[in-house]
Amino acid sequence: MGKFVYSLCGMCAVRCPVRVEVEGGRVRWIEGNPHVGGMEGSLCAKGSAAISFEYDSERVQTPLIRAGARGSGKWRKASWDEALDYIADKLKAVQARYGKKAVALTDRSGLFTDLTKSFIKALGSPNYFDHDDSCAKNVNMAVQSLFGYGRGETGYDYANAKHIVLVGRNIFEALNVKEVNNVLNGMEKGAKLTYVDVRATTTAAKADNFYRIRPGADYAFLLGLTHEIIEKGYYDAEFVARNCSGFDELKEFIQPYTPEWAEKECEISAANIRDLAAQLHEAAPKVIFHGGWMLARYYDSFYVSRMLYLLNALLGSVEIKGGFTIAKGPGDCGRKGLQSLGKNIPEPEDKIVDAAMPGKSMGTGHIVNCYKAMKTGEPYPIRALICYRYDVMTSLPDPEGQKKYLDNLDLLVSIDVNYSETAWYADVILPEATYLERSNIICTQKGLKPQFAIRRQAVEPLYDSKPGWEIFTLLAEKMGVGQYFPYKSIEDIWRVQLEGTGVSIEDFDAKGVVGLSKDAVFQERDKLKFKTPSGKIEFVSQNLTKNNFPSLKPYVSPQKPAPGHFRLVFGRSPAQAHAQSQNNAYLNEILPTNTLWINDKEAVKMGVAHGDKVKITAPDGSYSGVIAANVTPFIHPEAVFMLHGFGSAIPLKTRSFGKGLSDNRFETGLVEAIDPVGGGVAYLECFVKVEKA
Ligand SMILES: Nc1nc2c(c(=O)[nH]1)N[C@H]1C(S)=C(S)[C@@H](COP(=O)(O)OP(=O)(O)OC[C@H]3O[C@@H](n4cnc5c(=O)[nH]c(N)nc54)[C@H](O)[C@@H]3O)O[C@H]1N2
Ligand SMILES: Nc1nc2c(c(=O)[nH]1)N[C@H]1C(S)=C(S)[C@@H](COP(=O)(O)OP(=O)(O)OC[C@H]3O[C@@H](n4cnc5c(=O)[nH]c(N)nc54)[C@H](O)[C@@H]3O)O[C@H]1N2
Ligand code: SF4
Ligand SMILES: [Mo]
Repeated sequence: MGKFVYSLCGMCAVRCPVRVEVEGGRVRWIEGNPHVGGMEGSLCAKGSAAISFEYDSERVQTPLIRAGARGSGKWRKASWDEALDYIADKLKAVQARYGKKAVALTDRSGLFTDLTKSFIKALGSPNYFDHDDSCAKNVNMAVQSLFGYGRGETGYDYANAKHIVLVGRNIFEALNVKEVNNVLNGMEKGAKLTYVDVRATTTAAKADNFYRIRPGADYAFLLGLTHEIIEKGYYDAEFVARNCSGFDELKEFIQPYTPEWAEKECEISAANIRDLAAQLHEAAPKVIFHGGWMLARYYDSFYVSRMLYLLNALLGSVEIKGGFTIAKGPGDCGRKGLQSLGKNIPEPEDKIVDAAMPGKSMGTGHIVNCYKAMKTGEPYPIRALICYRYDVMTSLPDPEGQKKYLDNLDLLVSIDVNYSETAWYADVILPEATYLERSNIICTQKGLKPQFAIRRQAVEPLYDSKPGWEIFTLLAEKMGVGQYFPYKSIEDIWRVQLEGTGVSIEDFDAKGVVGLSKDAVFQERDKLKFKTPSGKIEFVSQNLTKNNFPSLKPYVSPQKPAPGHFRLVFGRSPAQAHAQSQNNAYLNEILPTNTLWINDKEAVKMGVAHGDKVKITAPDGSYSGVIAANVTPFIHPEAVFMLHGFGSAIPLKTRSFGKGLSDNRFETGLVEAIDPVGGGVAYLECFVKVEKA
């Protein structure tokens, strides 16, 4: 047996707690951290494939500086010193000419952002953007408008639920190991599962009720369901009276939206809607409506998500065992939180770029506004972009269209472990050490039982890479702001973070996590307080009203595709993470390419049989591609579906290069398409032409 190192998996952004076994300096085995509830040894396919990624020569091995035109794939190797000097010189020139604010950084939100936020703050720029506009921003804004808490400050107690409703939340494929285990535990104890999707997924196969819905019509379904719950008096009147504001307005608003009306829009029968309402009534308050995740990518997704959260409140399933919960942090357990690395760094003088944009959506930090500023120079120019853990060119729509924005940059840097599409288009690539080769800053995992968690280096870096903390420390030094990053080792950082918390670095040795509460922490039921302006759950939100957005928006029917056209829907496979793992030797073997799901009756009309090649053309005709058809009755006739992340254009990734098609390339003209209220990217407002190839 080798030695055990506790870490947080880095093969997708969920960052599950893991235990790594190391023998003779090599990783021998990785498993879910046995000391963490919900993990208990389990790991997903991608997590296990970390081993093949670690020993893969097709990852970035050394700093690279562009030696040809952007995207030409011509690189020269550079030392770290040379690459960092190159970046610092360009950043200084940009800041001298356009101001400190002209440098922006994009990041993956989640557990480790204190480092990156502190870094960009040290450079004097307010322009920090996380990935969430391309993910769950609408959901985040929706839950805030009702409860005042962000998405990450809430959770679900699946293991104790009696009925779990997932609308476009494909929980068994777009997975998070703990969540999957908790849902399965709940189901073993008798919880029912209702699933709504435009296609039948693995989650549909495990569900008690599966409803196939017309693409983009979820709001109609939820309005019909709410109508039935209110009309039949299935809601928790006492909970609503005590904790919610705006119920009278909701009652009035919902009047026209009967289940019969909803059926015509969403194609889920009125009988099914009524039956579901009755089932939920029976299970309440131990009912969970998941607020949606990537479902949130239509023009009205903010309101879909808002209605999902609102239903939790109507049924009284808030902050209760088996329901929707508020995640607790150190403060809720009478403990002190981690100290921020940015605590002593002065706030930038300027406002973030989207603060000054007219007609903006809720919140700030929307990447689309950063893009607009790159292109127009308004309200001020953004001329340098550092992409860290966020591959904008595959995660935002239309990579060719994006070049019109990115080409205005004087500097594009990618810090990655992979040759991502953004890295390939960058001026400099800095290779970060893999998660197995590095330690990260300590993080807080909020929840009913909050904890601090650590990612510790398991093995020495195989190539000339560096951990993120060191990259940002060295760059800060070269930018002349080294006083804010005085760290010589990760332990220096950990000590600053842990100051005053009563926790020491050694406390992580035994389990990799330090629990902050033995028992689940709930607010007292009769003294619930939320972070909204009124302290109540606001069915009519003061913040929305202040920003001239309605709280209860009348329904608008989604667009129907023209003949021969389909709405392009995408999603996840349990064996791949976005576009980052298709070249992984193990995962590529499991799933080397994607196909196009198409409804069997539609296929017959086009003379397409299962396995035939079909040609897909982007909305503006500028791009097309050929792929095999997966002809199936299990998808709505208005939609076609492909897995996200395939169709790599990077020749150095020999296993995934040119395999399958990339959904993003078909999303032409959508770079600035967003949900007007939540600000999330409206990827699914994309209609492609499909014909037999
Ligand atoms: N068309 C379409 N677009 C989508 C989606 C879709 O399904 N279809 N999905 C959307 C969603 S939900 C999201 S969250 C985004 C995801 O978009 P991203 O956040 O861009 O995707 P990730 O796969 O998380 O990884 C981002 C980059 O981080 C790199 N990376 C991985 N590990 C490390 C590491 O340890 N260090 C460093 N420095 N880099 C690392 C990866 O190689 C990758 O290039 O895409 C969105 N865009
Ligand atoms: N294996 C794996 N797991 C992951 C990830 C990964 O890359 N790989 N990524 C993680 C991330 S960042 C995210 S955001 C989550 C995403 O988690 P999810 O949102 O659950 O996953 P997706 O597969 O993006 O989309 C879910 C489903 O929405 C359906 N859908 C499309 N249009 C509609 C509609 O109009 N109505 C309804 N009801 N359904 C519709 C699609 O058919 C798809 O099956 O997954 C996370 N987990
Ligand atoms: S879901 Fe899988 S890949 Fe993602 S962090 Fe957890 S184990 Fe790793
Ligand atoms: Mo996401």
